[in-house]
This record gives sequence, C-alpha cells and structure tokens, in this order.
Amino acid sequence: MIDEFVKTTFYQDTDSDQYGSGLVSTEACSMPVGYTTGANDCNDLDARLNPTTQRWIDADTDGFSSGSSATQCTGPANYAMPGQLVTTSNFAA
Ligand SMILES: [Ca+2]
Ligand SMILES: [Ca+2]
Repeated sequence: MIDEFVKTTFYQDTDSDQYGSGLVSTEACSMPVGYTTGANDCNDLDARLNPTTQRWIDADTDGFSSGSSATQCTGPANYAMPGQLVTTSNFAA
C-alpha cells in the first residue's frame, strides 16, 4: 500500500550549495525552495564549504601546498582551500 501522505524531512540550505545545515528543518511531501535533503553542511553561510570541498594540505603552513589534498567539509589548520594558498609548481587547482 502506498501512503501518499508520507512526509520527508528537509533541511534549510541558506547558501544554496545543496547541503543543509540541520539547524532548521521542515517536513513536507515535496522539497520546498531553499531546502535540501541532507544536513551535512558544516557552514551553511559559505557555499564554498560543504562535504565536497577540496582542501590542499599545507603541512608547514608556509602558504604553499605540498600537492596533496583531502575532500572534507571541515579541515585542520594546515589544510587550506585553493584560494588561500600561493600557487606552486606542484599545486594543481
Ligand atoms: Ca548549504
Ligand atoms: Ca555550505
């Protein structure tokens, strides 16, 4: 039996990066404008920050990346987004 009145929880997506903050949620049959299905945005005020954010490892914090990267929403202090680092020969944006 199909229940046509099943509601799904949607989470507010303030920065429109398709990841919700989890702070504000609503239940609806279809996704409201400004909402999304996930609640895994570590910063819902900055569209550059979400679980697919690529961070470059700058182990010695000299502003140059070692060329290694990790994809995660929040990162340690020695991880930086491409725009925060000085380009080096082994830096691939
Ligand atoms: Ca978001
Ligand atoms: Ca975000």
